Amino acid sequence: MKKIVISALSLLLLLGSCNKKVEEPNVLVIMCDQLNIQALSCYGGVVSTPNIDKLAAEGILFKNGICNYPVCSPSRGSFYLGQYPNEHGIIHNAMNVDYPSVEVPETEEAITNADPTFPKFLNQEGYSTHHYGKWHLTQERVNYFPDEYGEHLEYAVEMKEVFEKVKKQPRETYMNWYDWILPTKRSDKYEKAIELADESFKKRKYSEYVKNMGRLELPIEQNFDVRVADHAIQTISKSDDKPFCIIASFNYPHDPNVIPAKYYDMFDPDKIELPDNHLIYEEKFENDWSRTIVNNIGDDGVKEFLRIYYGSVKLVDDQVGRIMSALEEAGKKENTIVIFTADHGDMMGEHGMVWKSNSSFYNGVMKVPYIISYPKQIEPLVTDVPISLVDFAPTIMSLTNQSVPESMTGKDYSKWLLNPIKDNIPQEYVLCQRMDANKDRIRVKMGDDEMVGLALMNEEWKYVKYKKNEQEFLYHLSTDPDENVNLVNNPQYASGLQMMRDALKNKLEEVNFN
Ligand SMILES: [Ca+2]
Repeated sequence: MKKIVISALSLLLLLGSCNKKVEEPNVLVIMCDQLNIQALSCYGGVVSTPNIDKLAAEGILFKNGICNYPVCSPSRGSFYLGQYPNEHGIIHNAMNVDYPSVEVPETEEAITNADPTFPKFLNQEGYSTHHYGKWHLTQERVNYFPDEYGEHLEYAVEMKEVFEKVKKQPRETYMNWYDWILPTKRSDKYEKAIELADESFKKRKYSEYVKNMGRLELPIEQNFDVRVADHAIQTISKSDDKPFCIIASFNYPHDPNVIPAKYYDMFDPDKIELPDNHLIYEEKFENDWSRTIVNNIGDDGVKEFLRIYYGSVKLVDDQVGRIMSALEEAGKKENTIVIFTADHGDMMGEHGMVWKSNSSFYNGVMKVPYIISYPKQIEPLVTDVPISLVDFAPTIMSLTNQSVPESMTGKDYSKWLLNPIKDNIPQEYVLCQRMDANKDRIRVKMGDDEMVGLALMNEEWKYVKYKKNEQEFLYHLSTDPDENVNLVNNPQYASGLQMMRDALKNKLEEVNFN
């Protein structure tokens, strides 16, 4: 009897080793751009997002997930490399290749084939790796994404004829968003809101993207995010036994704030309520672009912005539903690790701001949706445990049965994901940075000299420090989740402040901050 058992076991082991690749989990990254968690119903937000909610109900939803830098390229660099912005040095937005209409220094450094990203490691391990949508990290196009689909590259080429035709129409009938020429209809109420804006505001470089918000007069099939989902679905549908890593990277709800009629008509701006703290401002951010926009477009303008924002979240939710259906139909849902997240958040009227264009570390810009689903191995859970985007790369290395490369300083959450007990929590605090970009956009290791601002957070506290200690903020998130009261000068909270200052010092050592 014993002998038979051993033989059966040997056979299983043998089969296991032959089919190793078949058993490796697939990886599906669904990335949004500039998504405030307060928009999503699974985070208690205002937009009903049944598809994202379903993913959350089947996986782990992190209520305290943050980005490590509330700007596109630095944040994405951390996500793919598992390094903090001060380590990888991409602290400007990479525009040279991804945005051909923008002039930037030729020296601009971003991701190259040499960079140790997690998709590169997965590719080396035999994964079929694909990137569709916004990458925003291109110095050279990497060879492990053989069928890359980029927003201002492949999509712009597909849309060339459409855009050229639209460009012949009167100037006020379209938005020119980095050479995407988008036919747009503004609402009467929004036209009036814009008329009231300062003339100096109307002339500013980026006001084009504010002035021309509205209904996008293009069929849904011509929408960039829909095409990103199309590519992901096709690749899932034709995938074989080889494990895949597919990144579907949407542009919404990032500007251009224009959406197809179906989504534009879903929300009535007159019924949209501004957040409770939309009139609570900090002096420090008063001249930031996010505040300037609100000061110029007024409440009616902000409500139109939110109507478009909510509609774009609905469009994203529909694409998530399409992609997840394809995964299910392919019979691969059980064995696929899915992460739904965003590169950073956005302001939806909190503290009198819209867009991420400000120097704050408010939850609106710093928090991101962070949902990980892996039905075969991970039990559903909603958690307060903090996590940040830099932690995903080491975690995915472990979950795909590889060792974590030394280059990755993010924390490996795999042990906790598989067994979410207190002893397995990898860190108490998460860190977000803002650093000073050098004009040539060369990647260098950074520290105090380049620091603009730092924010350290756990489920109870957030501590923010700006350069040369010029200003500090302390929020007790447990009692003030909307960050309305800065406690830094309140003697009752002196011990909390000292605790957070000390914790920040420790964290900076951990992340190789010079
Ligand atoms: Ca972004």
